[in-house]
Amino acid sequence: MIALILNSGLGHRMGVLTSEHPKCMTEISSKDTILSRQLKLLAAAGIDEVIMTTGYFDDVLVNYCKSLELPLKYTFVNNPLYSQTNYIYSIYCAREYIKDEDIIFMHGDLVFEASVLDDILSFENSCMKVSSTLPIPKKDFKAVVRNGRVQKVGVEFFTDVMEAQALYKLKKNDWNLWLDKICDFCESDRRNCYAEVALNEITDDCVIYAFDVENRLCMEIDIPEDLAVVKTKLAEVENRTVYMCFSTDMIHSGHIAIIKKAAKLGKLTIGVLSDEAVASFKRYPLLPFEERKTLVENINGVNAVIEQKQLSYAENLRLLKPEYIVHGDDWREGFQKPIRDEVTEVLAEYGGKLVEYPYSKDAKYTDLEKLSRAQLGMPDVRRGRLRKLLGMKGFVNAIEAHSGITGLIAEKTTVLKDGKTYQFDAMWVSSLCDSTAKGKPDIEIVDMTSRFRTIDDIMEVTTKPIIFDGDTGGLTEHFVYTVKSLERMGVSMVIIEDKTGLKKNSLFGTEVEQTQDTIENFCEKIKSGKRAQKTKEFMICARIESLILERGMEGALERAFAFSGAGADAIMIHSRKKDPSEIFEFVEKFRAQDKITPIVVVPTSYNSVTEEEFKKRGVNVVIYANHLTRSGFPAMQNVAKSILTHHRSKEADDMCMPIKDIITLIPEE
Ligand code: SPV
Ligand code: MG
Repeated sequence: MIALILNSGLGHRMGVLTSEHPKCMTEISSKDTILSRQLKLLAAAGIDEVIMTTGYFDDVLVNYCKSLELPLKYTFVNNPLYSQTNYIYSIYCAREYIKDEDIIFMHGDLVFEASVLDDILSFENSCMKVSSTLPIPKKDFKAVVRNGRVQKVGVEFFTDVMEAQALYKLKKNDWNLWLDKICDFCESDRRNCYAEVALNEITDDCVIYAFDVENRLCMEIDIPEDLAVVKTKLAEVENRTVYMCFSTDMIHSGHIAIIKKAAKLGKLTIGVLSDEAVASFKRYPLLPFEERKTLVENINGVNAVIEQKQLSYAENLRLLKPEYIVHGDDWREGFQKPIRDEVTEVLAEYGGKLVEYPYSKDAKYTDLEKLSRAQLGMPDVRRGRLRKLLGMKGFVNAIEAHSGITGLIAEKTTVLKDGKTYQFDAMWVSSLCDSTAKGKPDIEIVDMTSRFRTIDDIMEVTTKPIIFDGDTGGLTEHFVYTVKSLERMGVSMVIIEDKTGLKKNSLFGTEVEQTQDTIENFCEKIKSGKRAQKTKEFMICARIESLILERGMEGALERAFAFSGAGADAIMIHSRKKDPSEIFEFVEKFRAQDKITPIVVVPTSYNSVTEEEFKKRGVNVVIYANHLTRSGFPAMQNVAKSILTHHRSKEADDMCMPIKDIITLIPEE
């Protein structure tokens, strides 16, 4: 791509301002002339060759260009008849340098902002700058635009027109057609018209699209009043504010490209999403907020970085009121759409504008994201994430998983509500559900090898932290091996309950014979487990069965303090009452003495309490311990019954997921 700039004219209407040099050398700011700005922008946009037609003050112009020392190769073409011909003839003079080229073509008195040039350059087809928002000029250029295409250009048209400027990007084929016509004109002595008169004869074949820059700066300077307007607009452009939000922890060339574009619109502030917000919609960030912030701060073009605490932009937009929001166009669909809708609403409140660029679908970037996801699934990265989440959010929820498919549900289920995205933070590998899936009772009959196999199935297809239901932990001598194995696999926490002998599910309560372990024995088990683990990240949680076994609050609290004293990283308090008051009482009394040790609850029976309320009361982990099993089981049973009842499966079809959905449920790697 080469640039063609027409500078043969003088610009008589500028008066004394052009008495010593051509119009393009008029100063528009303390650091730039019209021309120096054009050339700098061209060079910054990656253009390295400029063909410039000259006329008046030819040598002043040539020397001036050289003095700018820009990385541009110039070819100056003098129009010897500059005082008697129009620019159609200047183009004709330059024909041998510009034929068979893709070109960016502009008049030398045009001032435009960087983003205008960039957008025109990246437009797929030949195009001309128009504006749908500027008033239609009486005497200046207008483009007749139909179906997005430029049909005619000139001052004399008034129907279906838009304000237009002589800033074109022309693909070789279209440009050759126009250039041939220009040559025809000049060779038949029609040298005093606009080059567009030649264009108007061939617009059926020469396809030029109207590129609408709306009210971004792109205007020519004809008279001193235009100069004053340009100066004011340039100052506005420089002070304009732009906002983008970033969640990424790996910066690639796609991000740099969009930042570069955004920075050309004005002063760019980047909102870096908090760790919590990233984890809620995407995946746990590999780099924490502070590191991601530093990364972004050091990118060229970034003026300021602030935290964006939520996926919703509303808070930061109302605070900063940026003129522009920049985003990839991928958020027009899918889970980000409501966020985009809210952005457009907030922008409308103060007249801001949304600018969307095509989202880069480069396979390289999707591969990188896959790689990061895979990293999150690695044992060393996954293991510590529960502790990190607790540190970051103070509160974590987990749902039961007992197979690869339930693991995927726990991993991928997302709900968007009130501009926020909700996901589960972790998975609970329940002994009840693992046993049930194998058709066995929950009495520690499914051995550890089999339980580990379940963990492995889940781990293979997910990345979220795993909390393992370790039942009683078995004999202390066995438990230390379990701890080592779980830790090595990348499990984040094991919960063991203070019972011995034949363990039965807690939800039987006192209906079955259950033996609670002594405080001493259980403390010894915890200590041995803590000694056995190799990393600081793995957590052992002590589960207290006193309320289940109706042994009273005091006993429960005594155990809780003893177990945390023995090194337990968290305390789980269990209850099977519908009324949550004994849980609340325990939490309040425990928190009165211990503000730090995480408290875990399993609200299967007292299920009316919201996570918000648990959090307020000082609970840190809520486990939905059996809900996928309990919901899946009746659904399967109903279908089985329906088939038996009707001797065919037609009636059960509506109860089943469509085949197409089931085969696409699991994405191929
Ligand atoms: C499990 O899910 O296996 C549990 C929790 O241990 S509960 O069933 O409530 O005892
Ligand atoms: Mg259990």
